[in-house]
Amino acid sequence: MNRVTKPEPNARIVILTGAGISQESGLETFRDPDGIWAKVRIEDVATPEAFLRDPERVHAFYNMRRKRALTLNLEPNAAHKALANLEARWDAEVLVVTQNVDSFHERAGTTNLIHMHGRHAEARCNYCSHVVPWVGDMSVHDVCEGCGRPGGLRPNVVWFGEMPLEMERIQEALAMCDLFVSIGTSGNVYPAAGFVALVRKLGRGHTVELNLEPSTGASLFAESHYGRATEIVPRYVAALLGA
Ligand code: BV8
Repeated sequence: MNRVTKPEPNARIVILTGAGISQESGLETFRDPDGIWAKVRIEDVATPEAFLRDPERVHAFYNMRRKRALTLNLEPNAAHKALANLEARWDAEVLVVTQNVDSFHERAGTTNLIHMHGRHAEARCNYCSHVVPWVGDMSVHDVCEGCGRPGGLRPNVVWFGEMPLEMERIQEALAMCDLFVSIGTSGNVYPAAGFVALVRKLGRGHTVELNLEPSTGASLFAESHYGRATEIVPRYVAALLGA
Protein backbone atom coordinates (compact mmCIF):
# COMPACT_ATOMS: atom_id res chain seq x y z
CA MET A 1 0.00 0.00 0.00
CA ASN A 2 1.47 3.36 -0.92
CA ARG A 3 1.91 6.01 1.74
CA VAL A 4 -1.00 6.51 4.13
CA THR A 5 -1.51 10.01 5.55
CA LYS A 6 -2.18 9.39 9.24
CA PRO A 7 -4.72 11.77 10.88
CA GLU A 8 -4.43 13.04 14.46
CA PRO A 9 -5.55 10.44 17.05
CA ASN A 10 -8.63 12.55 17.85
CA ALA A 11 -9.62 12.97 14.19
CA ARG A 12 -13.31 12.62 13.36
CA ILE A 13 -13.73 10.08 10.57
CA VAL A 14 -16.60 9.66 8.10
CA ILE A 15 -16.59 6.56 5.90
CA LEU A 16 -18.87 6.18 2.86
CA THR A 17 -19.35 2.65 1.56
CA GLY A 18 -20.95 1.26 -1.60
CA ALA A 19 -21.68 -2.09 -3.17
CA GLY A 20 -17.97 -2.81 -3.71
CA ILE A 21 -17.41 -3.45 0.01
CA SER A 22 -20.01 -6.25 -0.08
CA GLN A 23 -18.88 -7.79 -3.38
CA GLU A 24 -16.49 -10.26 -1.75
CA SER A 25 -19.26 -11.33 0.63
CA GLY A 26 -21.08 -12.65 -2.45
CA LEU A 27 -23.41 -9.74 -3.32
CA GLU A 28 -23.51 -8.30 -6.85
CA THR A 29 -22.53 -4.71 -7.44
CA PHE A 30 -24.62 -2.45 -9.66
CA ARG A 31 -22.42 -1.14 -12.44
CA ASP A 32 -19.75 -3.77 -12.88
CA PRO A 33 -20.07 -5.63 -16.21
CA ASP A 34 -22.03 -8.46 -14.54
CA GLY A 35 -23.79 -6.08 -12.16
CA ILE A 36 -27.45 -5.67 -11.27
CA TRP A 37 -28.12 -2.85 -13.75
CA ALA A 38 -26.78 -5.05 -16.56
CA LYS A 39 -29.72 -7.41 -15.93
CA VAL A 40 -32.61 -5.13 -14.97
CA ARG A 41 -33.45 -1.46 -15.62
CA ILE A 42 -33.56 1.06 -12.78
CA GLU A 43 -36.82 2.42 -14.23
CA ASP A 44 -38.46 -0.99 -13.92
CA VAL A 45 -37.56 -1.86 -10.32
CA ALA A 46 -35.99 1.04 -8.37
CA THR A 47 -38.33 4.04 -8.67
CA PRO A 48 -41.67 4.94 -6.99
CA GLU A 49 -43.25 4.98 -10.46
CA ALA A 50 -42.13 1.38 -11.06
CA PHE A 51 -43.74 0.34 -7.75
CA LEU A 52 -46.99 2.07 -8.65
CA ARG A 53 -46.97 0.52 -12.13
CA ASP A 54 -46.01 -3.05 -11.21
CA PRO A 55 -45.57 -3.61 -7.45
CA GLU A 56 -45.19 -7.37 -7.75
CA ARG A 57 -42.25 -6.97 -10.15
CA VAL A 58 -40.53 -4.61 -7.70
CA HIS A 59 -41.28 -6.98 -4.81
CA ALA A 60 -39.79 -9.86 -6.80
CA PHE A 61 -36.58 -7.84 -7.40
CA TYR A 62 -36.11 -7.06 -3.70
CA ASN A 63 -37.29 -10.50 -2.56
CA MET A 64 -34.51 -12.03 -4.69
CA ARG A 65 -31.85 -9.69 -3.25
CA ARG A 66 -33.11 -10.05 0.35
CA LYS A 67 -33.19 -13.85 0.02
CA ARG A 68 -29.66 -13.87 -1.44
CA ALA A 69 -28.28 -11.72 1.38
CA LEU A 70 -30.21 -13.27 4.27
CA THR A 71 -30.79 -16.93 3.49
CA LEU A 72 -27.65 -17.93 1.61
CA ASN A 73 -25.74 -17.33 4.84
CA LEU A 74 -23.55 -14.72 3.23
CA GLU A 75 -21.22 -13.23 5.79
CA PRO A 76 -19.60 -9.84 6.42
CA ASN A 77 -16.03 -9.84 5.06
CA ALA A 78 -12.65 -8.62 6.34
CA ALA A 79 -13.37 -5.10 5.09
CA HIS A 80 -16.61 -4.81 7.09
CA LYS A 81 -14.80 -6.23 10.14
CA ALA A 82 -11.86 -3.83 9.77
CA LEU A 83 -14.25 -0.84 9.87
CA ALA A 84 -15.94 -2.23 13.00
CA ASN A 85 -12.48 -2.65 14.56
CA LEU A 86 -11.59 0.95 13.67
CA GLU A 87 -14.78 2.22 15.35
CA ALA A 88 -14.02 0.16 18.47
CA ARG A 89 -10.41 1.29 18.79
CA TRP A 90 -10.40 4.85 17.45
CA ASP A 91 -10.38 7.58 20.15
CA ALA A 92 -12.82 9.84 18.32
CA GLU A 93 -16.04 9.39 16.31
CA VAL A 94 -16.09 7.05 13.33
CA LEU A 95 -19.34 7.32 11.34
CA VAL A 96 -20.09 4.81 8.57
CA VAL A 97 -22.56 6.08 5.94
CA THR A 98 -23.51 3.21 3.66
CA GLN A 99 -25.36 3.27 0.36
CA ASN A 100 -25.85 -0.46 0.76
CA VAL A 101 -29.16 -1.95 1.82
CA ASP A 102 -27.58 -5.15 3.18
CA SER A 103 -26.84 -5.70 6.89
CA PHE A 104 -23.14 -6.63 6.74
CA HIS A 105 -21.84 -3.53 8.57
CA GLU A 106 -24.06 -4.07 11.63
CA ARG A 107 -23.40 -7.81 11.57
CA ALA A 108 -19.63 -7.08 11.56
CA GLY A 109 -20.09 -4.90 14.68
CA THR A 110 -20.33 -1.33 13.34
CA THR A 111 -22.78 0.61 15.54
CA ASN A 112 -22.40 4.26 14.46
CA LEU A 113 -24.03 3.65 11.07
CA ILE A 114 -26.41 5.40 8.67
CA HIS A 115 -28.14 3.45 5.88
CA MET A 116 -28.71 6.48 3.62
CA HIS A 117 -30.50 4.31 1.03
CA GLY A 118 -32.45 2.28 3.59
CA ARG A 119 -32.41 -1.46 4.28
CA HIS A 120 -34.07 -4.30 2.37
CA ALA A 121 -34.50 -6.27 5.64
CA GLU A 122 -37.24 -3.81 6.62
CA ALA A 123 -40.73 -3.04 5.28
CA ARG A 124 -42.34 0.41 5.30
CA CYS A 125 -46.07 1.08 4.91
CA ASN A 126 -47.03 3.56 2.18
CA TYR A 127 -50.17 4.41 4.13
CA CYS A 128 -48.90 4.97 7.70
CA SER A 129 -45.07 4.86 7.31
CA HIS A 130 -44.81 2.14 9.98
CA VAL A 131 -41.44 0.31 9.60
CA VAL A 132 -40.92 -3.31 10.64
CA PRO A 133 -38.06 -5.81 10.21
CA TRP A 134 -38.69 -8.12 7.24
CA VAL A 135 -36.71 -11.25 6.34
CA GLY A 136 -38.99 -13.26 4.03
CA ASP A 137 -40.69 -12.40 0.75
CA MET A 138 -42.94 -9.33 0.61
CA SER A 139 -46.03 -8.94 -1.59
CA VAL A 140 -49.03 -6.72 -2.19
CA HIS A 141 -51.08 -9.16 -0.09
CA ASP A 142 -49.12 -8.47 3.10
CA VAL A 143 -50.94 -6.49 5.77
CA CYS A 144 -49.34 -3.60 7.68
CA GLU A 145 -49.30 -4.35 11.42
CA GLY A 146 -49.41 -0.60 12.06
CA CYS A 147 -52.60 0.39 10.26
CA GLY A 148 -54.00 -3.03 9.35
CA ARG A 149 -54.26 -2.22 5.67
CA PRO A 150 -53.04 -4.61 2.93
CA GLY A 151 -51.19 -3.62 -0.22
CA GLY A 152 -49.20 -0.71 1.20
CA LEU A 153 -45.97 -2.44 2.25
CA ARG A 154 -42.80 -1.63 0.30
CA PRO A 155 -39.11 -2.42 0.88
CA ASN A 156 -37.71 0.28 3.22
CA VAL A 157 -35.17 1.39 0.61
CA VAL A 158 -34.63 4.80 -1.07
CA TRP A 159 -35.50 4.62 -4.77
CA PHE A 160 -34.26 6.96 -7.49
CA GLY A 161 -36.12 10.25 -7.20
CA GLU A 162 -36.57 9.83 -3.43
CA MET A 163 -34.62 11.73 -0.76
CA PRO A 164 -31.92 9.67 0.94
CA LEU A 165 -32.19 9.29 4.72
CA GLU A 166 -30.55 11.42 7.45
CA MET A 167 -29.04 13.87 4.96
CA GLU A 168 -28.79 16.71 7.50
CA ARG A 169 -26.81 14.55 9.92
CA ILE A 170 -24.58 13.33 7.08
CA GLN A 171 -23.86 16.82 5.75
CA GLU A 172 -22.99 18.06 9.25
CA ALA A 173 -20.60 15.12 9.75
CA LEU A 174 -18.96 15.78 6.36
CA ALA A 175 -18.42 19.46 7.20
CA MET A 176 -16.92 18.62 10.61
CA CYS A 177 -14.81 15.57 9.75
CA ASP A 178 -11.01 15.47 9.64
CA LEU A 179 -10.93 12.39 7.41
CA PHE A 180 -13.39 11.25 4.71
CA VAL A 181 -12.86 7.76 3.29
CA SER A 182 -14.90 6.44 0.33
CA ILE A 183 -14.88 2.66 -0.09
CA GLY A 184 -16.28 0.45 -2.88
CA THR A 185 -18.42 2.95 -4.75
CA SER A 186 -18.29 4.01 -8.40
CA GLY A 187 -19.27 7.59 -7.60
CA ASN A 188 -22.22 7.62 -9.99
CA VAL A 189 -25.20 8.10 -7.68
CA TYR A 190 -25.98 11.43 -6.04
CA PRO A 191 -26.02 12.85 -3.45
CA ALA A 192 -23.46 10.24 -2.17
CA ALA A 193 -21.19 10.83 -5.17
CA GLY A 194 -21.05 14.51 -4.22
CA PHE A 195 -19.85 13.94 -0.64
CA VAL A 196 -16.15 14.26 -1.48
CA ALA A 197 -16.78 17.63 -3.15
CA LEU A 198 -18.80 18.69 -0.09
CA VAL A 199 -15.90 17.84 2.24
CA ARG A 200 -13.52 19.85 0.05
CA LYS A 201 -15.92 22.79 -0.10
CA LEU A 202 -17.32 22.93 3.43
CA GLY A 203 -14.71 21.26 5.55
CA ARG A 204 -11.07 20.59 6.00
CA GLY A 205 -11.11 16.80 5.92
CA HIS A 206 -8.43 14.78 4.20
CA THR A 207 -10.10 12.73 1.44
CA VAL A 208 -9.22 9.11 0.64
CA GLU A 209 -10.60 6.66 -1.94
CA LEU A 210 -10.30 2.90 -1.44
CA ASN A 211 -11.70 1.06 -4.45
CA LEU A 212 -11.03 -1.69 -6.95
CA GLU A 213 -10.41 0.96 -9.61
CA PRO A 214 -10.60 4.77 -9.87
CA SER A 215 -14.19 5.95 -9.45
CA THR A 216 -15.86 8.71 -11.46
CA GLY A 217 -14.78 11.21 -8.80
CA ALA A 218 -11.25 9.80 -8.32
CA SER A 219 -9.50 13.10 -9.16
CA LEU A 220 -11.23 14.78 -6.20
CA PHE A 221 -9.51 12.58 -3.61
CA ALA A 222 -6.21 13.67 -2.00
CA GLU A 223 -5.15 10.03 -1.48
CA SER A 224 -6.19 6.76 -3.09
CA HIS A 225 -5.45 3.06 -2.73
CA TYR A 226 -6.72 0.56 -5.28
CA GLY A 227 -7.34 -3.15 -4.84
CA ARG A 228 -9.90 -5.56 -3.43
CA ALA A 229 -11.64 -4.28 -0.31
CA THR A 230 -10.77 -7.34 1.78
CA GLU A 231 -7.08 -6.59 1.13
CA ILE A 232 -6.79 -2.79 1.13
CA VAL A 233 -9.33 -1.88 3.84
CA PRO A 234 -7.73 -3.98 6.63
CA ARG A 235 -4.30 -2.68 5.59
CA TYR A 236 -5.53 0.92 5.56
CA VAL A 237 -7.18 0.53 9.00
CA ALA A 238 -4.01 -1.08 10.38
CA ALA A 239 -2.01 1.92 9.15
CA LEU A 240 -4.46 4.33 10.84
CA LEU A 241 -4.24 2.38 14.09
CA GLY A 242 -0.46 2.36 13.87
CA ALA A 243 -0.21 -1.40 13.79
C1 BV8 B 1 -32.38 12.15 -5.14
C2 BV8 B 1 -31.27 1.67 -2.91
C3 BV8 B 1 -33.68 14.12 -4.98
C4 BV8 B 1 -32.11 0.74 -3.68
C5 BV8 B 1 -30.13 3.20 -4.46
C6 BV8 B 1 -28.34 13.48 -13.18
C7 BV8 B 1 -27.19 13.91 -12.58
C8 BV8 B 1 -27.00 13.78 -11.21
C9 BV8 B 1 -27.99 13.19 -10.42
C10 BV8 B 1 -29.12 12.73 -11.03
C11 BV8 B 1 -29.31 12.88 -12.40
N1 BV8 B 1 -30.51 12.34 -12.68
C12 BV8 B 1 -31.08 11.88 -11.55
C13 BV8 B 1 -30.26 12.11 -10.53
C14 BV8 B 1 -30.46 11.79 -9.13
C15 BV8 B 1 -30.23 10.30 -8.88
C16 BV8 B 1 -28.90 9.84 -9.43
O1 BV8 B 1 -27.87 10.10 -8.87
N2 BV8 B 1 -28.98 9.13 -10.56
C17 BV8 B 1 -27.74 8.64 -11.16
C18 BV8 B 1 -28.00 7.28 -11.79
C19 BV8 B 1 -27.29 9.68 -12.18
N3 BV8 B 1 -30.23 10.17 -7.44
C20 BV8 B 1 -31.39 9.97 -6.80
O2 BV8 B 1 -32.45 9.81 -7.34
C21 BV8 B 1 -31.30 10.01 -5.28
N4 BV8 B 1 -32.32 10.87 -4.79
O3 BV8 B 1 -31.58 12.70 -5.87
O4 BV8 B 1 -33.47 12.76 -4.60
C22 BV8 B 1 -34.78 14.64 -4.16
C23 BV8 B 1 -34.70 15.94 -3.71
C24 BV8 B 1 -35.73 16.47 -2.98
C25 BV8 B 1 -36.84 15.67 -2.67
C26 BV8 B 1 -36.91 14.36 -3.11
C27 BV8 B 1 -35.88 13.83 -3.88
C28 BV8 B 1 -31.56 8.64 -4.67
C29 BV8 B 1 -30.48 7.70 -5.05
C30 BV8 B 1 -30.66 6.39 -4.27
C31 BV8 B 1 -31.14 5.30 -5.17
N5 BV8 B 1 -31.12 4.02 -4.44
N6 BV8 B 1 -30.12 2.07 -3.75
C32 BV8 B 1 -31.37 -0.51 -4.04
O5 BV8 B 1 -30.28 -0.81 -3.51
O6 BV8 B 1 -31.94 -1.23 -4.87
S1 BV8 B 1 -28.75 3.60 -5.38
C33 BV8 B 1 -27.77 2.27 -5.72
O7 BV8 B 1 -26.58 2.80 -6.35
C34 BV8 B 1 -27.27 1.52 -4.52
O8 BV8 B 1 -27.60 2.08 -3.28
C35 BV8 B 1 -25.78 1.65 -4.68
O9 BV8 B 1 -25.17 1.59 -3.46
C36 BV8 B 1 -25.69 2.98 -5.30
C37 BV8 B 1 -24.36 3.41 -5.81
O10 BV8 B 1 -23.78 2.33 -6.47
P1 BV8 B 1 -22.38 1.78 -5.88
O11 BV8 B 1 -22.59 1.38 -4.46
O12 BV8 B 1 -21.33 2.78 -6.15
O13 BV8 B 1 -22.21 0.47 -6.73
P2 BV8 B 1 -21.56 0.39 -8.19
O14 BV8 B 1 -21.84 -0.98 -8.71
O15 BV8 B 1 -21.98 1.58 -8.99
O16 BV8 B 1 -19.99 0.54 -7.91
C38 BV8 B 1 -19.31 -0.48 -7.18
C39 BV8 B 1 -17.87 -0.02 -7.06
O17 BV8 B 1 -17.18 -0.98 -6.27
C40 BV8 B 1 -17.15 0.04 -8.40
O18 BV8 B 1 -16.38 1.24 -8.46
C41 BV8 B 1 -16.24 -1.19 -8.40
O19 BV8 B 1 -15.01 -0.93 -9.07
C42 BV8 B 1 -15.99 -1.37 -6.92
N7 BV8 B 1 -15.73 -2.75 -6.53
C43 BV8 B 1 -16.25 -3.89 -7.06
N8 BV8 B 1 -15.75 -4.97 -6.40
C44 BV8 B 1 -14.91 -4.50 -5.45
C45 BV8 B 1 -14.89 -3.09 -5.52
N9 BV8 B 1 -14.13 -2.33 -4.71
C46 BV8 B 1 -13.37 -2.98 -3.79
N10 BV8 B 1 -13.34 -4.33 -3.66
C47 BV8 B 1 -14.08 -5.11 -4.46
N11 BV8 B 1 -14.03 -6.46 -4.32
